Amino acid sequence: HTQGHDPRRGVGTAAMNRAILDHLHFTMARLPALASRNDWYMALSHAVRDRMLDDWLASLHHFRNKELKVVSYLSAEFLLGPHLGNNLINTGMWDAARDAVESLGLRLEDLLRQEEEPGLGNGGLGRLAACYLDSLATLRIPSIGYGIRYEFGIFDQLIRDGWQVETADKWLKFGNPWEICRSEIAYEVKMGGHTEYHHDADGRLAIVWLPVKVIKGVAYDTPIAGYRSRITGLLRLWKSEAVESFNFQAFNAGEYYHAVDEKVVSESITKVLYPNDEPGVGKLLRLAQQYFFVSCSLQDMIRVHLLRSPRLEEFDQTFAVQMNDTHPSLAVAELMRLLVDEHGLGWDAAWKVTRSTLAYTNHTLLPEALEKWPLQLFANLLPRHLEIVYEINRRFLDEVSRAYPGDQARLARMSLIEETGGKFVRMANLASVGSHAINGVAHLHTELLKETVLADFYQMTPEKFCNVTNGVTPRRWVLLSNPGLAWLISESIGEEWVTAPEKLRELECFASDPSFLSAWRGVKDANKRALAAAILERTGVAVDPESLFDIQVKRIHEYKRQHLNLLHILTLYHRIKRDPGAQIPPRTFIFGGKAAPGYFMAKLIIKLINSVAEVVNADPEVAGRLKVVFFPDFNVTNGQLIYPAADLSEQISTSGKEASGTGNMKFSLNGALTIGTLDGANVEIREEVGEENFFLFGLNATEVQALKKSGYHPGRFYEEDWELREAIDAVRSGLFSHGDAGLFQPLVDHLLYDDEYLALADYRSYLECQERVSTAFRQRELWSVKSVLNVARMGKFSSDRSIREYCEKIWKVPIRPPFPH
Ligand code: 26M
Repeated sequence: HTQGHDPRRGVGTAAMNRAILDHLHFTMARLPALASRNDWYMALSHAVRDRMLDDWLASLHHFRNKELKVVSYLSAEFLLGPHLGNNLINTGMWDAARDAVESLGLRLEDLLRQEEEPGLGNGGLGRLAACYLDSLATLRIPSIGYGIRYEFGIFDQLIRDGWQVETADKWLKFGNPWEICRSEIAYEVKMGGHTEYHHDADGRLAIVWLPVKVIKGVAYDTPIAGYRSRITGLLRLWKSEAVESFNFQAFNAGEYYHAVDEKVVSESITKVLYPNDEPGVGKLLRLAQQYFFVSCSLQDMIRVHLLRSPRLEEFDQTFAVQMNDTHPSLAVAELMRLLVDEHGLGWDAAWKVTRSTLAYTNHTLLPEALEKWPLQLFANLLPRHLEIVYEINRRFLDEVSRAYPGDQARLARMSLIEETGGKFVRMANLASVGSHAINGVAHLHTELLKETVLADFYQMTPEKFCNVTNGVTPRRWVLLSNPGLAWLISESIGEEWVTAPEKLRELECFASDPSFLSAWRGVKDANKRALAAAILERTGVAVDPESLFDIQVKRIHEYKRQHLNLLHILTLYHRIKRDPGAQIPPRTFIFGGKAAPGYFMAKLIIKLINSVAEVVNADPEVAGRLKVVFFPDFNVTNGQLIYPAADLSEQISTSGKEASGTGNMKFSLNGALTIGTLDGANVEIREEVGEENFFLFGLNATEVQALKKSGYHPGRFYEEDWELREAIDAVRSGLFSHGDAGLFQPLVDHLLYDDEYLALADYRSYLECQERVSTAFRQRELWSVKSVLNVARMGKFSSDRSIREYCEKIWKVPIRPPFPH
């Protein structure tokens, strides 16, 4: 199909040039002379999309093959980031597109910047799902990502007077050229009401759910190009709409406006993405969102299965369904309902197929983050599902009591229903009981899961548990975001590393080649200059690209300890003021990240970062030595600029709290060295890159537990360490709040009297470690060697490796050899 003369298929520069003009005319209806940058972006994107369709349609057709099992990745979040650049890289059309765009007097760079990224996720969990789609397509594994087409993704962050201000993410406002609305792929989703039991003609019991509301879910499909794999995967996101025929009565009664109200409520289901770390907000709507997308997705899978085989007992041979955290865990009850109530399977057959189809990934150990729904809320929205949950629970608790006779406490802990102080449905328990596999996302995380939150489940069914350490895609996170580094690597060891990152090890022998090291430094320096320019443009702060770029970008959360980073900055500030001759290499501290809108302490941390920045950056006594910057609106687009420019990656969460982290991988894969605790995947990164190439500090998870158990008194650390006291007192004094000593009081009090995340306990160790960083950075040659060795040894953290492990351990899907290029 790739005839050069076909305006929708030719991939040469001339063909692309014609295709862009063609779309400008026929799709955008614009004359070149009057076209806006967005018109050109749209025209180019349509031209690129056209060229993805042959592979996409062939892939979707191929997935119908009865012999293949399809991976279905259920996730409430997909944090994709911009499509255009990634699609150009993965399809190999970059050069042709760039040349075609230039032949039209434009710059590809400018058109790439025009795209509003689909920010349909909060952070790590959503971005992981996006990396996994890239790897699934690259590894030619038949797969569908199912999720929600939020009209508004994660809010845009503005900084006003140092505070975070949220604005709506209107990502669809100029149209989305990457999605295709499949109006005919739509399902009805029931909500509310009650259930009734009837006996049908044969005397069989039939259960009828009479809802108060029916909503329609419409499929919007986006192609996901694999890297040069000729396979294009599918992301299917559901949008809620009013059911046409519903409430027809209202029209007859002339209650037109009432009927329109109804439509507004139906469409509100997929309006907005909720922040994951804001307990209590949007409860009912969130549960409705979760049920809505799970129901649409399972109905869709059943439809596809029935095209292959009438036997729903064999559903697990058509699909392997992965639940990304507990957000899709209603799938357990919904699949049972569809099989039993709608398709007439017996309970036991339905349960067998449900369990062997579903698997559950846990992404957090934080107890407050484990989802549980108030029973009444659940009952009101999903009356039939509550009955199903009760029946699953009854049978499950029978098993538990047979395995542990008389152990009432265990029964209470393992029950799907929490009954101590208010009743709740426990979604992690539901997901665990309804799955054949349960995995954590880093070795340490999985071990802690087995010892803590899911200990009872581990003891009863240890064979269900396994670890799959997270990974990130080297296509977006190196090739696309750091072309200079990618080019240097490929020049040295060839291009195979892109899909075979273990090949990066061949870089090790270049670590002793001075000319290679200086080229390596050159790439980093250019990336730092690019980031410095963006910082100047967006914050007005001029930073020195020669200084050490010390970066912490991630969601703002106390467990991630951005405030520990601040305590280090304050101490350096005081040291330089006290001793202007102090040997401290110039540093630029860069922060970025969003705080959940209702998370007061996180927002106060942002304010403190900006307040410290204001004072430090204006102080002539530290000029040229310390700079502090808060880079607003950290998202995938900005991440692509930031990760490649880092010298030092801050991964400083309290040990045992960060399930894995994935930013840690992006930094190291781009040649940053890490300062970090033994937490999440840091442990494995350190093992891979070598302890001499990783700056380790702080208590480990066991020591954290022990300290908490023995009674932790943060005030003692404050009393006994005068530099810590000096840093905290400065915050307390009003120095950073124009004399308003009360502004940061809640933060200071939290640290002194509670300090749940042990920032004060780790302060001294962190400071000493930062001194080792400073010493190492002065020996630039040695630093560069460590940087090269980091990249050379990071192959394990490609999401391709993670996906192969899911295939083997959980999905039982065959792995094919790399696509021959
Ligand atoms: C909820 C309420 C209050 C405070 C926190 C939460 C909360 C925290 C984390 C809710 C959900 C959370 O987890 C979801 C998540 O994004 N987890 C991240 O998943 C990534 C991919 O596996 C990991 O790399 C991150 O370590 C993990 O935090």
